[in-house]
Amino acid sequence: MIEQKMSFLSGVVEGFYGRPWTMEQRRELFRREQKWGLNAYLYAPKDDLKHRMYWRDLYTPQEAGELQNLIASAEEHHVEFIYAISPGLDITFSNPREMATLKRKIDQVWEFGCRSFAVLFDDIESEMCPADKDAFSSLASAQVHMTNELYEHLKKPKIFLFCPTDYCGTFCTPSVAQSPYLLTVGEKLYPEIDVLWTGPKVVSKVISVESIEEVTHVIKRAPVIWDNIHANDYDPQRMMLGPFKDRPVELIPKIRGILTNPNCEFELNFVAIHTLATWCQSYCHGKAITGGKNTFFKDYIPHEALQLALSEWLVEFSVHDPPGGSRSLQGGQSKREYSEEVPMQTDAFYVPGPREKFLFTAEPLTLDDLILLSDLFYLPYQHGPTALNMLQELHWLKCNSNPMRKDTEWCARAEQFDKMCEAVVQMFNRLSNVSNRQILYDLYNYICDIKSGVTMARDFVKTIGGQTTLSAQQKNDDPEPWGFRGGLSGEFQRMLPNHGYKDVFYQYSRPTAYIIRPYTQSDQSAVQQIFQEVMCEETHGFPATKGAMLLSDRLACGQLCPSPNCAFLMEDESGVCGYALGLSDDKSTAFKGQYPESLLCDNPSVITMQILPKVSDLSVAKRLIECLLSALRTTGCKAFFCELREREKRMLDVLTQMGSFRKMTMEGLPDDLIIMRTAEQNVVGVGC
Ligand code: 14T
Repeated sequence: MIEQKMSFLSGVVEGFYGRPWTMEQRRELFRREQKWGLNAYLYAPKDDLKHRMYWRDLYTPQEAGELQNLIASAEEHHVEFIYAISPGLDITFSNPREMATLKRKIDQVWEFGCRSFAVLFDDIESEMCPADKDAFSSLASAQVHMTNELYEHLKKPKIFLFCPTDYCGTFCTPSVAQSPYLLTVGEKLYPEIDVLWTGPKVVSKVISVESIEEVTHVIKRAPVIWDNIHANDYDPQRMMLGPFKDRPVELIPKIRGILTNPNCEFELNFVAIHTLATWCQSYCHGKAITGGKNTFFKDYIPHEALQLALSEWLVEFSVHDPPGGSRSLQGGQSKREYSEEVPMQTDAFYVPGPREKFLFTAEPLTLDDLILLSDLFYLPYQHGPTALNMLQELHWLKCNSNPMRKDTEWCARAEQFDKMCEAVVQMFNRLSNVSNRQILYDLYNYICDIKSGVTMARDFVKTIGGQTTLSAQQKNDDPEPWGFRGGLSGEFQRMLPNHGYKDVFYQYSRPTAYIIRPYTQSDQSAVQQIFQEVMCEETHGFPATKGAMLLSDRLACGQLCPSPNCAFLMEDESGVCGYALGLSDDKSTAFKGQYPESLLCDNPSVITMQILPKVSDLSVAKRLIECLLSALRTTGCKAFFCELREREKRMLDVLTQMGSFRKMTMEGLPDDLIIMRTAEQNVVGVGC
């Protein structure tokens, strides 16, 4: 039992920034860990002053008592309590008094009964002070020297962890494999000391077996994963309620352990920890079932692990007076008093008369509510299915909101969208009435936020659908504060392109210069290459729509030549990256047979364009099209149309944003083909 416990560490690291958990919450954590088969807890709250900022200070007698109790309760639940210290903010490695101070502090925690320790050097300056530069060849060797000495001082504890400053792939220069920092750790850190690693990134989307093999090779030991997949300390609008995922179970035999650093709010971590436990068991189970050494895994299916976690979590919501009080009580009230104080009706037997209002009744929370909640607050890089669907539907409703064509499809989808919004509001209402107020309070900010976001989207759809006359409040140009959410930070975000950090860096850190130039015959193969690349990316490959070759395909493949002076290319520093081709020849029989008269009235010119996926700035694509349109106009063309496959989202966006193109509906077209055309007076309404 002991041996197994030591062989694979699994559990939780309280390692986030912000309000640390209470002792009661930690005790509740140990109960859950034991119940779910997890075995370790790393104590590393960034804002416990004596863990990091004032790491030299000893705990007061009262704090000592509390920690001692906590350590004892971890032991009762067979959870390994690992005390971490983070001296990196201001330690001078070369000063012997600093080492003595560190030992004294750790000795104090040893006295509390703790036998496992960690030294963390994450999120600190990587520049050494002059005194240390004289004494050590590098930061890594200073840290390793100190860590090794502490390890020996403690008589080589069974569990001793080290968190490097370069604790993930992106922090390593020039790369994981060639990081001088990690190579020093690998060479000099005693082999019995384990190394923490967050994966390719601080918050890793995926942790692959290969990436772990790579770091293992450099640090010369299997790492303990510190997983930030469920951490939410970096964004006050997010909580992570999705399942542990994108870490293959094949990792388990390749790592020394895994600790999740989850949401700051204790009660929001049921799913995070439960699904991690399921993941860990998928390995052990395989072994237990066959008894053999060669068979390993039971399938881990994130979606199923989530369902299991949510159905157990649902039970927690109806707990009135939760055992152990992970839900810490205020003002020294006893649990009993607390429970008696919950909803007090002044007249418990009030029965409304026939013409009076119904009594308010709280509907119970359902599993579907929790599935929806988890979908709305899923994972750092992924929304849950319903959230994704809502976003897609809102996008579609917005893009197809031409007042001329509120057809039955638009109305049906708007109604469906409204229903999804209503489900969110109902979920909010049912959550507000749960007995377990501690869970509710931890959820509160997030569910208010999503309710308000969804309500705004819902009102917007109603407005564009012409269903509502705006209220005085909506028309007011001096709205309530919830009409301009997010405070100053929100204002900053709205000023940035696309409201986001990613796009700012992606588009603007290395400004790309684009050239738009006329197409010549010798550019044909470049055009064809772009066409093929985009088709592979966006439509998952050629063949053309429902087997039919479009005019656009023929133009791009060279079967049809664009009209003279009616074709343009876009280039960046590495060559051609986009094209726009036009066919002004309205007498061409090529498309007469293929499309109905309703499209061809006005003899519209066909245009086609593509840009490589690497071109993220869609305004350049707009420019390219504008060049083509004005060239076509000089040849006398007045109307234009364009064939797009449904999956060509980017071109669809560009044309939609240009404002002059409208989607046409026509009988007999393949259902994944979209025709956009400019609206001339005599075509408005055709097929719309
Ligand atoms: F110790 C490390 F493994 C680690 O993950 N450190 C912190 C951790 O305390 C925090 O909870 C987590 C998630 O925000 O990420 C690390 O902190 C960072 C690091 C960054 F580079 C937070 C923001 C950053 F930009």
